[in-house]
Amino acid sequence: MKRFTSTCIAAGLLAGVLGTAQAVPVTFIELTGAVGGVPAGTGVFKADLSVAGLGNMASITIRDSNSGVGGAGGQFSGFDLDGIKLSTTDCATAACADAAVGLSVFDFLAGTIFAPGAQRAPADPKLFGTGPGGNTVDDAVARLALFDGNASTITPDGFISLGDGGVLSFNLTSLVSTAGLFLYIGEVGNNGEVASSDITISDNRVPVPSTLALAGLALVLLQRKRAAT
Ligand SMILES: [Ca+2]
Ligand SMILES: [Ca+2]
Ligand SMILES: [Ca+2]
Repeated sequence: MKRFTSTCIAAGLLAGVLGTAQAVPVTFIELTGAVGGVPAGTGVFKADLSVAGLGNMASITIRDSNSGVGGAGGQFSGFDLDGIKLSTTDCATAACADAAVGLSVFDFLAGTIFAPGAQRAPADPKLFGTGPGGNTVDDAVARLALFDGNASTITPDGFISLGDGGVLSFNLTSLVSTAGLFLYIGEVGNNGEVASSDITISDNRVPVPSTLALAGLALVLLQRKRAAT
């Protein structure tokens, strides 16, 4: 019984981490107008998730297009994410998306997994809006619940720069039906940096690095157990 239980736990953990992820790309359209702080200029993009072919989603992953063009270099390289929102309100303008009521399913403190992209020269110690190691979100700076980014290299505020090819995932706090749901993201400056063709939604949570390590350990233990019997 003990062996059965430990095997089940290991297998279950592996299935949860490595299992049947269904990730689908989504298509964005740019809304009219802009929002943001000073000097404003955050462009807002909308995706209709009800046509994405995924019933329920557990996570959203945003990837910088890695085109290496647009915007500024150094700590501001890549897509500058001002805010992200899920809402049942269908907006045509950036102002509407800014004002729309969003679902409370994001955890910007513990529910983000960030793999920073490359900086264009001259490089800074870390990308803007990231934590001390440069590989986490500093939401005290980014404030991803708000489209409030200052599109300035002198007084920047309110966003995180992903870097060229950077990847930022959001594990939602609960499964969310995509029926009638819209995803809004803001790009500070709206200056040619895009992620629109590289965003996926998934019915699996994105494993954090420590979870992957735990899954690897579970696999090793499972194999040893099998080898010993
Ligand atoms: Ca940028
Ligand atoms: Ca913000
Ligand atoms: Ca930008």
